[in-house]
Amino acid sequence: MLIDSIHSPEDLKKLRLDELPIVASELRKEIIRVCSLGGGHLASSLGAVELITALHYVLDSPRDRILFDVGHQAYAHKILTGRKDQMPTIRKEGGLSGFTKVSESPHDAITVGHASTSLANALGMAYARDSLGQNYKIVAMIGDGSLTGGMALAALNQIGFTQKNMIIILNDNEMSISENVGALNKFMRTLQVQPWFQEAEGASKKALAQISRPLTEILSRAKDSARTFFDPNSQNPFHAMGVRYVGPVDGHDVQELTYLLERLSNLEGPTILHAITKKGKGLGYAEQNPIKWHGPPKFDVEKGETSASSGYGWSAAFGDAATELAKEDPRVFVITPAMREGSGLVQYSKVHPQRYLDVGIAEDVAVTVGAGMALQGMRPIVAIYSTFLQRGFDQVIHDVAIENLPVVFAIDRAGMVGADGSTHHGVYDLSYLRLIPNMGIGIPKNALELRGMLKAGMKRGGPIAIRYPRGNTEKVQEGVWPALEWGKWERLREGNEYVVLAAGKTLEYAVKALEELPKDAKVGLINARFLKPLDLEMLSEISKTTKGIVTVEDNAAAGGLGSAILEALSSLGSKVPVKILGIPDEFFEHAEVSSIHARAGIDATAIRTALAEFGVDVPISI
Ligand code: HTL
Ligand code: MG
Repeated sequence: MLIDSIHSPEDLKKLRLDELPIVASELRKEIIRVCSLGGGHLASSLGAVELITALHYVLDSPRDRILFDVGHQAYAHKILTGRKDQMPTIRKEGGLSGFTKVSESPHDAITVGHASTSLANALGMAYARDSLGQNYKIVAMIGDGSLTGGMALAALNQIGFTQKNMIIILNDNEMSISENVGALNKFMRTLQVQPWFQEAEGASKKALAQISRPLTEILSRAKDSARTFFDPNSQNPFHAMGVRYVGPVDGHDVQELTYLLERLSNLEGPTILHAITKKGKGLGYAEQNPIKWHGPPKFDVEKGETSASSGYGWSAAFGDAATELAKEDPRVFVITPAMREGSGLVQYSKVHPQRYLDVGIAEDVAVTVGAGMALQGMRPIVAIYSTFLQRGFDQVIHDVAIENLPVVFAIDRAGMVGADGSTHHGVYDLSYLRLIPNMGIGIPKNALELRGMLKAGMKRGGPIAIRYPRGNTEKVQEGVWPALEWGKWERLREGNEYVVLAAGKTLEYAVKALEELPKDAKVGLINARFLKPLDLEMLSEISKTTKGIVTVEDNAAAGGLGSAILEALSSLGSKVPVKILGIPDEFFEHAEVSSIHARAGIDATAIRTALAEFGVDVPISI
């Protein structure tokens, strides 16, 4: 294989132009092989193979900076930059990251995982380059989905204004994880059906032979952009923002892309190259169902079958509950920032299409749209991953909480998420939500409790957050809604000499840790399922007689459950010693969740160790 001899972009440049399609097809095979072994972002990476090959053929990385938005489409980039042999380790403990990561390779220009950051980073780099009097090229590649994010649009606004030299490659496959949304996306579709585009597409192969002519044409069109800057009649929003627009071009014609990039990279000012690609390109079943193959687990390449996921997921538990709630209550409306599948909303979106909204990759917008709905009498549920709600923090305070609006936050993937790594772990939400007045926070132990909390939260009013982890729970029958009082804990094991307080995922660990304790051991276990408000009645009762409390949470120890308990005990004037088991003050890379929990010291072994330190006679090993 040609790619066996490519250990850096320098090696790629030694190949002839007509060998690049072969490289692309080999890269594809390798990406399919690697993803089939251990899962990964297959369809996105397959779609970007030619763009990445052309970029590395033309540019001089790492001197020139190539920025990948999200970084999930960059597998070909990893292979071409000397990481081919490590690819089977991707997303595994100690292995390559599934995204680009500055500390992993000098060729990875940014550390990323969340969408829409590439353009602002590129602008910052352009300022750094120009301030330091340096001269290199900056190329940001962004998907059509990621361009729906406010960060990307606001950066574009600034890039067009400041006219910094850079190329933006819009890798447009008409898909986010699900179908892409938004007016820009709609506009980009209209470009492809314009007669001049279709003609140009047909002519482009012929024109390649005499590249200078059509390129001059393209550029003269582009030059118009300078004139149409601020022209209210401009049809092209990129032109209107001051960014030279070239395209749409075929994002799978690696030779044409090479020609274009060579010429565009020497232009003054910002240029956007709009490349049309196919998500899942080259793998029939992935092309046909890019949603399923966006990020599959390991699979059988021949059969196109993933290893069947078993069990009932937390996401499904939420989706089912929301579907039922919306049937009962016409005010219920579910909002997702581009995570229909991941948040368990496929069924909901079909049953209640009129009360379902995908706002694109715009978490800030999702939160504030919820606020607007609540102000006008609706009962919105913002279904959002813990890690992505970080993007909506100010909106939760400013737009929702100050006026105590009844917005429910259904927070999925709370806690460690595993293979996606440090950018995606949802281990801060308890801390950043607990500090917000009016907020209610629940941590259910199973689907039944999730339903109880949804109902109790709706009844309570005001903003509430219900957080649950990645993984499975027990299925609940339709129509079952347990009564639950918001703010009341549950005692699961009697005993008050020492008491363990845990909730959600860590409650499972606590149950396990206490399983083999002698019956007469006076160690109690509390399901501390409400973090806000705490069950102060129960806590104060416990504090009167207990000799020590252990708190366990899959959240940063700073500011989470343990902190809340300490604060409450301090207000009660209690001097009960507390051992806080939570995520320590460091970032954890990708690995199995259980492995991270062990290293972070929040699993069953850690709980036993803490009890043993208190003097409880308990075997440490599980
Ligand atoms: N919200 C934010 C802020 N960041 C991320 N990464 C997500 C949600 C989740 N997410 C992805 S990949 C992706 C989303 C929504 C779709 C991106 O679409 P795009 O790329 O068109 O940019 P494509 O897949 O090639 O079509 C991940 O978490 C990996
Ligand atoms: Mg896309």
